[in-house]
Amino acid sequence: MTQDSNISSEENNTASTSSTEDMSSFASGIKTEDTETGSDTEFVLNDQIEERCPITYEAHRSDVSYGEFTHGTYYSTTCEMDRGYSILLPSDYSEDKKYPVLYLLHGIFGDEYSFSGDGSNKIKEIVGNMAADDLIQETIIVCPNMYAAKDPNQKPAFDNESCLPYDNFINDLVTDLMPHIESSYSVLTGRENTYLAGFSMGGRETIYITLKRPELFGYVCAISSAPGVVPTKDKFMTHDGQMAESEMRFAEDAVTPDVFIVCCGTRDSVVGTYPKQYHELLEANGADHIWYEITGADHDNNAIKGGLFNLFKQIAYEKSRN
Ligand code: FER
Repeated sequence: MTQDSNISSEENNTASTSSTEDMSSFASGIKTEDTETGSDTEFVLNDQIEERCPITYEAHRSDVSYGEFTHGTYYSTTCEMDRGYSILLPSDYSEDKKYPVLYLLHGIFGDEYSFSGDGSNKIKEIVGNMAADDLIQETIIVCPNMYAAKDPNQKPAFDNESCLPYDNFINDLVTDLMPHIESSYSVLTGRENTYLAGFSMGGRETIYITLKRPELFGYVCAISSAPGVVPTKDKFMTHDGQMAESEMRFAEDAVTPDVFIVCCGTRDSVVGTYPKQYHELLEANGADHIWYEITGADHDNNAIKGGLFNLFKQIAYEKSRN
C-alpha cells in the first residue's frame, strides 16, 4: 500500500528539527499532548492500515486491567556484562498460560526505560484494549536497552563508531536476550509468536534485524526509521551504511515475516523521508512490506501509537483467518 508524500527527497537533508538538547525526543519521540489524538471512526477488523490509532484502542478503559512495566536483567555474552530490560506483562500473567512476545526498540540516546517511562505512547492501553476485545492474545512487550556496547564507557553520538553498538544489538538480541526471555517467562516461541518493532534508531535496527534474520519474526513494524541502513549524509552525520542499497532485500528462499510494516509521519522533522526511501528500496529489491504515511505526524507518539496499533491489527487479522 503506497501513499505519496509531498516532501521531496532533498528535504531529507534540510528538515528542521526540534531542540537536540532534549534527548528524550530522540529516544521515544517528540512529546505530544497526553490527549487522545487517534481517529474516532468505527473499528472493523480487516487488512486495512489506519493512519492513526482509533481512540477506542488508545483510551484508558475503566473495565480493563492493564499490565505494568517491571525491570529485569540478563547476562549478555555479546557485551560481557549484565544488561537491563523493561517488560510489560499482562495484568493476569500466569505461568499456566503462554504468551506471544513483542520486542520493542527505542530511539537514539534511549534505554530500556524510554518507552516504559512515557505514558503518552499508550503502549499499555493499546495492547491491553486489543486483548480485552479478543482481537489479539495477551502479549508480553519487552523493551531492551539497544546500545549493545562491550565498553561501559562508550556512549551514543552522531558518528559511525558511536553507532556501532546499535548495529551490534542483533547479536545481543538473538544470542542473549531472546533465550533469556524464553527461559524466564511463560512465552510462546517461534516466528508466529515473536514480533519486532522499533522507533527511529530502533526502526533502523528493526529493518536491519528483519533483513538479516527474517525467519525469527512473524510480524514486524519499523516506525519513523533513522537513516544509516544504507550510506547517506543527513544533517546529523555521514552514514557508512549497514549495507548497500542493492542489499536491502531478503536472501533468496528466506522465510520472511507474514507482515513487515514500514511507516512514518509526513512531517517528521528528524528522519525526514528516509523511511520512504527504505520503502522504495525494499520495493525495488522485491522485499514484501506494507508502507504507509501518517498525515501530519512528526517524529512523535502519533507515529508510534499508530504503528503499534497497525502491527497488532495485522496480527489480529492474520490470526482471525487461521
Ligand atoms: C540520524 C538521524 C536520526 C541518526 C539517528 C537518528 C545515527 C535517530 C533519531 C532517533 O532515534 O530519534 O542521522 O544517525
